[in-house]
Amino acid sequence: MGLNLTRKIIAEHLVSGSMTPGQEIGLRIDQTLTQDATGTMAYLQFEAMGVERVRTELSVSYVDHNTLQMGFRNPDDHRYLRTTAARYGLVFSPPGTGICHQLHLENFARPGKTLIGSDSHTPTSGGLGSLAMGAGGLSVALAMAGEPYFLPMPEVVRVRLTGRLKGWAAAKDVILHLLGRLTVKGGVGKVFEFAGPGVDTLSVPERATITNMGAELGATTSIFPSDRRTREFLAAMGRPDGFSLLEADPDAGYEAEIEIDLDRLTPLAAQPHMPDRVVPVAELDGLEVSQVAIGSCTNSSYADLKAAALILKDRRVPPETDLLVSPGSKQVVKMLAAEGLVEPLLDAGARLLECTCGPCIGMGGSPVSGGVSARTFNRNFEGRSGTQDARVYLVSAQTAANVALRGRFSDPASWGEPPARIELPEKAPSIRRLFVFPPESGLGVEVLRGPNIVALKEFPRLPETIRAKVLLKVGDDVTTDHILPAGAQITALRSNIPAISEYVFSRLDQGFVARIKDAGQGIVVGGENYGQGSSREHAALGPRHLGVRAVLAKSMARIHRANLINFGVLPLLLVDKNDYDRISQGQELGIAASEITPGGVLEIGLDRDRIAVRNDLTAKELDIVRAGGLLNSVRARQG
Ligand code: MIC
Ligand code: SF4
Repeated sequence: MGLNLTRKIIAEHLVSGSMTPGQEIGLRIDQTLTQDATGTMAYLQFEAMGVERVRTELSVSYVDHNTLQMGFRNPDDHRYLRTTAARYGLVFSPPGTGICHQLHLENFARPGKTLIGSDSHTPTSGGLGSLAMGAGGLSVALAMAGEPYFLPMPEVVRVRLTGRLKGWAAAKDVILHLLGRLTVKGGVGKVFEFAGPGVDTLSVPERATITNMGAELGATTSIFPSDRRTREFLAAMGRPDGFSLLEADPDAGYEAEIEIDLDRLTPLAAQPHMPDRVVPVAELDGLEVSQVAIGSCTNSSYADLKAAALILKDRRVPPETDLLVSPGSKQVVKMLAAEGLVEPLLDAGARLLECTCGPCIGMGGSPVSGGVSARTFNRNFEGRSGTQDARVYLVSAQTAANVALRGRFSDPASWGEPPARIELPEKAPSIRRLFVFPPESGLGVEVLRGPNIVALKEFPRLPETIRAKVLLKVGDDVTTDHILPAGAQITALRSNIPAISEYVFSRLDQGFVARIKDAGQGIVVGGENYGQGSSREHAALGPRHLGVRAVLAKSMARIHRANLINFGVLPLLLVDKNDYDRISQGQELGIAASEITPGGVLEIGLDRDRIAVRNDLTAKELDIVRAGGLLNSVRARQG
């Protein structure tokens, strides 16, 4: 039997393990990316490794998440990132150049390459055939130091596309459809590999919208083949040499298969507060919105914004509806400007924001109290917009523009004729000169820090026995946004773990920090899919800094689980998920940590009762947790 595309790339990069689903594999990593909010911590860790220069083919440090520069902290972070890039041989993308994933797709991603990024939406580059995965900052730092990236071998699901998108349906509706079908847990341990005759009907940016939001399925990544559309895209981006043909063998095997008929898709929306609460837009007819936001790494491409501009042309959005537009890159802005498409946006009343994540990570653009916001983004978790009681709906750019025009949702049947399909021009204007390429040698470069950039403290080893209280019990699908929120105020503290730790679980339980400080240490109990969403390792580091020694859950999201291990927090799973109901906040757990074996089952004490827990740790991962985290075990290895 032939190989599917995912297995081809894995086989070519495999340094350890075998391609049996669930077994740990180690991959050689060709490219890395970081963004500012996770990057500062990643580079502090990289510096601690004592490596002189990155050992990847390409590493890029983007600044796109927090560019507000309110006070010294944020600009100091930017300066630190610029100087570390020059010092250690990375390309630096200055604030305002664009959103990391959009920029990476346009300028650096290549078919067949492995890419890990300290951001969960790194799979965007899967749109042109990279095996691109989100990871914690420390994993990215290790990859930059030339170490393999370890992950469980995923199952590969073939998503067979037939037909072509019609009417107002857009690429966003393909991924919303999948989310509605499979839920936010549906992709755990899986790669979604797109195939079938429908693939050829989608441009690379459309494919990237789909692979981007595959992150919301909990998937390891998503990938499209590299074909004639990829060749067209790379030529338009001025890098035809980046192209290589890459497809699954005709007789390739897959662990599962699903089919989507593009002909039958209609505009969809994810309702508050989860990306899988998907309904047809027509069902929301009449729902008034106070805000519409177009942008984010999911839908900020030239074609998305051009579609919005054409829909809004010569019309005016009602003054009660705030319309925010954040283009994905300066290249997108230049392309729109060249075609006279900035004007229709401005004239319609849109507020043109910087080319950054902006409102998607709560960096301004929060909705009014109790407001309804239609956004082209990928996450609508409660409070993520910065307004706790706002209700966020996730839609395509086409739907967003139509909703903005009317100030409310309506039936797409009443929207008239959609604009003609938008294709990329043969040659897009380059913004290459905006990137700062590193000098031949970085040895003479001084890394500049600021007072808010605080080195990581060393964590002690895992004790033989953990005796600690359950200081917080949470339900299913708790996100890393719940564990450690983003937003302008808190994100400014990403390089300062003691300071940011003050906000751990602040959105769920204002008393948690005081409780754990009082107790000295504690345990967190979670439901299904604990830690889904953002890759921010701060959601593991912050709790660990405060004294969380173990997390006991029904199931855990891949990146967060890895982050817990990387920082020495013991991830445990319930053998019988019904036991979840037996545990209450405030109870004491006694865990004989020294008796834990890789993948084994252990009875732990629950007050005067007992409960069975298991772990899915490999021997190597267990050693890391025992050592108090990966930095400790790397230090120990280096003697
Ligand atoms: C997100 O979309 O949640 C973020 C902000 O991009 C995060 C990264 C971070 O928290 O810095 C992600 O997706 O990993
Ligand atoms: Fe930025 Fe939003 Fe994309 Fe995260 S999801 S990288 S915050 S645009």
